[in-house]
Amino acid sequence: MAVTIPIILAAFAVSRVAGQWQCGGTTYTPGSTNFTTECYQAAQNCISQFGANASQVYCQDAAGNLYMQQQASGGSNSDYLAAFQDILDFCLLDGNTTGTWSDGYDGEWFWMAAEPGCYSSTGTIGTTGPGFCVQDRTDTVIKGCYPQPIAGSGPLQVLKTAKTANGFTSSGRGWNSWGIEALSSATTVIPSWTGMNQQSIIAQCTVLSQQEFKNAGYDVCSLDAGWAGGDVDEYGRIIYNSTTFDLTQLGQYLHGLGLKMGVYVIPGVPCSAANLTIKGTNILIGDILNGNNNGLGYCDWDWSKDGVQQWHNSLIELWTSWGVDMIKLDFVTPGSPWNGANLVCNNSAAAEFFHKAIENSGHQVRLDLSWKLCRNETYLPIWSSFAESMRTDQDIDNYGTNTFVAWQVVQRAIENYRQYILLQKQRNVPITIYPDMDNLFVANPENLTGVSDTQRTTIMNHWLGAGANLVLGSDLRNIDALGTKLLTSSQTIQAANFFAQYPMQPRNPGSGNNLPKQLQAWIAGPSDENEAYVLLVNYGPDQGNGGFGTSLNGIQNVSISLNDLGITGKSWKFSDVWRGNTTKVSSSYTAYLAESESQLLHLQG
Ligand SMILES: *[C@@H]1O[C@H](CO)[C@@H](O)[C@H](O)[C@H]1NC(C)=O
Ligand SMILES: *[C@@H]1O[C@H](CO)[C@@H](O)[C@H](O)[C@H]1NC(C)=O
Ligand SMILES: *[C@@H]1O[C@H](CO)[C@@H](O)[C@H](O)[C@H]1NC(C)=O
Ligand SMILES: *[C@@H]1O[C@H](CO)[C@@H](O)[C@H](O)[C@H]1NC(C)=O
Ligand SMILES: *[C@@H]1O[C@H](CO)[C@@H](O)[C@H](O)[C@H]1NC(C)=O
Ligand SMILES: *[C@@H]1O[C@H](CO)[C@@H](O)[C@H](O)[C@H]1NC(C)=O
Ligand SMILES: *[C@@H]1O[C@H](CO)[C@@H](O)[C@H](O)[C@H]1NC(C)=O
Ligand SMILES: *[C@@H]1O[C@H](CO)[C@@H](O)[C@H](O)[C@H]1NC(C)=O
Ligand SMILES: *[C@@H]1O[C@H](CO)[C@@H](O)[C@H](O)[C@H]1NC(C)=O
Ligand SMILES: CC(=O)N[C@H]1CO[C@H](CO)[C@@H](O)[C@@H]1O
Repeated sequence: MAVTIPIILAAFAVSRVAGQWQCGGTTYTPGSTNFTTECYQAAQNCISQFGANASQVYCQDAAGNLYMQQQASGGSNSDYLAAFQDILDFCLLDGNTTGTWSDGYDGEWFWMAAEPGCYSSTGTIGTTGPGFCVQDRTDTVIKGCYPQPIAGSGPLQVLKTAKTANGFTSSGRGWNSWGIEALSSATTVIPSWTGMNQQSIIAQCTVLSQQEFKNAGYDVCSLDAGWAGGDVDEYGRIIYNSTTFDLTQLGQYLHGLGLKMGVYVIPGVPCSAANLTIKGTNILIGDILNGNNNGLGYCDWDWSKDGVQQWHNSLIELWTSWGVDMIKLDFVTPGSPWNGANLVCNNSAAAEFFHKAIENSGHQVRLDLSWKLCRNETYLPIWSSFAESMRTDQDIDNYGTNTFVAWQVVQRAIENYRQYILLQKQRNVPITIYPDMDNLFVANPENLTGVSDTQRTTIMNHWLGAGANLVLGSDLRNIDALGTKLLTSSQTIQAANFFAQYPMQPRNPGSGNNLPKQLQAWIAGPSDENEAYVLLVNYGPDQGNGGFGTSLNGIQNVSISLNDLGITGKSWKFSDVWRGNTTKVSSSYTAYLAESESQLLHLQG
């Protein structure tokens, strides 16, 4: 169906496109007048005509009150519905008399203009805009969502993780397709987005069935955007694109190898399902929507209506019958800034409806929420009670290139984790959700990963230390020796299991403070068994988003005292996790670290 294209656009929109309506004409105070039924019906009539004929350029009413125009691109006007709805909702019914719409990407363009004859006190349509709040597409800092944690030092408050909403005791481990999909033209890997199909997924995920990966618990094979296209079944449930996938078969294949299957979805329902009836009910999908078409081909639920939960239940029933074990729920708000879509300001209910549906299914399914979710005191508790993991930053991909990641963005991801974990700490309750720092890119050599071997090690140390999802985005067919070691060694497994219970928190060298620093120390634990991990890092000069803002060049002395770490009172055995050597420490320890180098230490007291 025609809704595939918007979804693909959305995926790429993440980095650069901000499709948007733009209002103009004359202005009036919303609510001071009404829109006439005649003009409203004329608009609906023209929308139908444009929908039926992509070549039609103009449309107007007989009275000469309402004018509309569309410009298709390459014969396609696929955005027409979202575009005209946006212009109506956000311009013509919201204080302006004209509006244009373009997503800045596919060349399609739309225009509407209302003459004074459309506005009158005898009109029946109110002019106060849509009945829901839509998040500004270019809003990178959603109001109040990313508060700075309280600065401080003081005694160490050990952080501990408890069981997640759906009953998990560690973060997800496996592989996800987006890293490869986001490469600009990956001729040497699977060929980028267009290569997303059953065979390419099997080629990657079969690697996870090798013993060393199994032993380390990497079992999820997760399909990102693109597996579903936009098709729905007779009950309006999201199904796979049968040209490229057969998820029943894939599920069987993966489960046969002892692996699990993950899929990607966004809140809402494909708009094309409006006339279908929800399984086991006589409720029409179109009757329980809230009127917002998010521009990605999905319409938003009215969460208060009967039927919404039943739809989610039926969806999970279908997906688990294929063998789905993990769901990445993207475009969740508040959050998902710079999103290229008309996201309603609060679709957090999606997390709850998916969670309930998972619970009702009786299956153990992981729910991962994405992206850069609002992490203030209103929303951290919500995510924590419905999902296994939540994204803490925007996409980490090195968009527009043929490498996976850049150091600058890694610095940003780490700074976001620092803020996230300190906000969790302030809540002073057991943490029931794992951070998702986005795909882990350490498996491949520098020429594909995009960062040096030193940096790959530092990335691994941070993803481990955060207890973050260890979901690889790499090309699993080209793992080098360092990749294998970082991902599958016994030290990795031991550390990952520890951090899954005790996530790390910052304690600055020299002060024990938690502020961002180029020379940073982190501690996880100590556990009741007097086990802990310490990570010492020199991030190198701040490349813009590191949060610390300094530029010390070259090798640095990173000196940490037990007092800084908050673990005085006994001496500790410090073992370098990757080198294996050990030192007994009773007051302080110094590491000499090059730019972007880190040292992961296992402590026993
Ligand atoms: C579609 O619109 C074009 C341009 O107005 C017109 O030439 C064509 O006849 C229309 N096609 C149909 C099937 O109405
Ligand atoms: C708009 O229409 C409603 C319902 O007919 C009416 O109650 C209201 O007074 C009108 N508003 C204006 C500003 O004319
Ligand atoms: C959290 O952010 C949301 C969305 O901007 C806002 O509505 C809410 O008031 C904020 N809560 C707090 C405690 O700041
Ligand atoms: C299914 O995938 C094929 C091949 O990539 C694509 O051409 C087609 O548009 C997709 N169909 C849907 C409904 O997304
Ligand atoms: C639903 O049915 C109505 C009436 O037949 C039709 O106008 C509309 O286009 C249909 N909507 C969808 C999404 O198929
Ligand atoms: C956001 O939606 C959730 C779920 O419906 C609701 O519990 C919460 O109160 C809403 N938050 C705000 C700030 O409106
Ligand atoms: C990347 O580097 C590896 C060795 O580190 C080498 O085997 C491979 O051919 C290189 N690939 C490219 C595309 O240069
Ligand atoms: C490392 O730096 C600290 C703080 O500047 C200093 O006290 C310590 O002597 C240095 N250690 C070494 C071995 O240079
Ligand atoms: C391990 O050996 C290196 C190189 O000699 C040294 O710099 C480091 O401090 C040692 N680490 C531990 C934990 O003993
Ligand atoms: C809702 C909206 O976009 N309103 C706009 C109407 O037009 C004026 C002037 O062009 C803008 O300032 C408003 O933002």
